[in-house]
Amino acid sequence: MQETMNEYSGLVLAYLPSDKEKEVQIFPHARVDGDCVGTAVALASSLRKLGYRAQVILDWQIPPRLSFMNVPDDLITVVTDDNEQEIRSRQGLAFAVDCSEGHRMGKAESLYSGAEKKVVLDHHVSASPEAEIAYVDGKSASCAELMYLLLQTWEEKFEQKLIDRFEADCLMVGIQSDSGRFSYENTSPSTFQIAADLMERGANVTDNAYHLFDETCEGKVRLHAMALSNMKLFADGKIAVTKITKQMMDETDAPEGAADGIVNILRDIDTVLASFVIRETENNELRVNLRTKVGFDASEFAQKMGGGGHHRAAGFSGKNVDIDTFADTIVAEASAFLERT
Ligand SMILES: [Mn+2]
Repeated sequence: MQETMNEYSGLVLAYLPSDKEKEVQIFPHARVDGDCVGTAVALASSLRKLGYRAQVILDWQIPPRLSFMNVPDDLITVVTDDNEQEIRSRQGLAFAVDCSEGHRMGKAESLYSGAEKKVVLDHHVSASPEAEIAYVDGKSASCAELMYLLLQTWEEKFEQKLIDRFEADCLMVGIQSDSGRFSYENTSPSTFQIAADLMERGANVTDNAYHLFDETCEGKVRLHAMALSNMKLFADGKIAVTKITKQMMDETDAPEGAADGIVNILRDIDTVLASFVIRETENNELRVNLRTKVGFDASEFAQKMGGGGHHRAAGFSGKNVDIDTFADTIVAEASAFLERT
């Protein structure tokens, strides 16, 4: 049975490295987003205030679209073939945030999975935690909300402020990202209560919203135009699909992450219950983003396809298959899924 946040908080504290030379290493998922970065960074920074060594271990650099978060370099270590052993030697505890399993961490997987002591904090309904101590709340809109609750218990226990302006802003980025600026179904009264306190502590909602949702560039606008005009509808308009090839990325000179948001536009078509954006990646994989409305469980469908996520937003990948064939498979599977549910 899942313990309460208070119990979890105590268990985590007791599990932190007693040898203060050892490091708490915090692992977000690969293909980072505002929630996993915000949560990880707020934890690392708070642990340092409590006198622990803490580092966020990333599979790749923080992408330019999140550079507005101004995460200090010394909080982050990016895993390479050269430094993996050295990172392992500093390890006192591995702490997964916004994901529950090593295989979600890209190149950081073996550093997490091989750790002696593991803790998870997550809000993915499809999670099956790979850790001795785990707190997973699938109802929480963001992992940042859970991190806020955890840090609040520590603030009370140590009578020390941990969430200052920087940490508050990081957590707010997580909440705004994963709640779709307080508009997705997962947004709860608690989301607003936490956000209100973070705002009082100095979080900047307006700048975050611009950088997370509105800021764009020419290449991205051109890519969106192309992807939207190629969109196809199936199953009486209930399923929308578009493909983004590497050639389209090149032609439009679209930056990394430029395809973000297209899947939401397709979902918002009045007849659509499930939208899919299928994208060719640099390493010749296919990456599928899925958004749905009530009547189509994105998490269940994505798991069926070997991926995972939330009820309304999920993803999965395709390997060794061309994009057209994979699109046909997805349409057939999604149509059958609709018939059944
Ligand atoms: Mn999240």
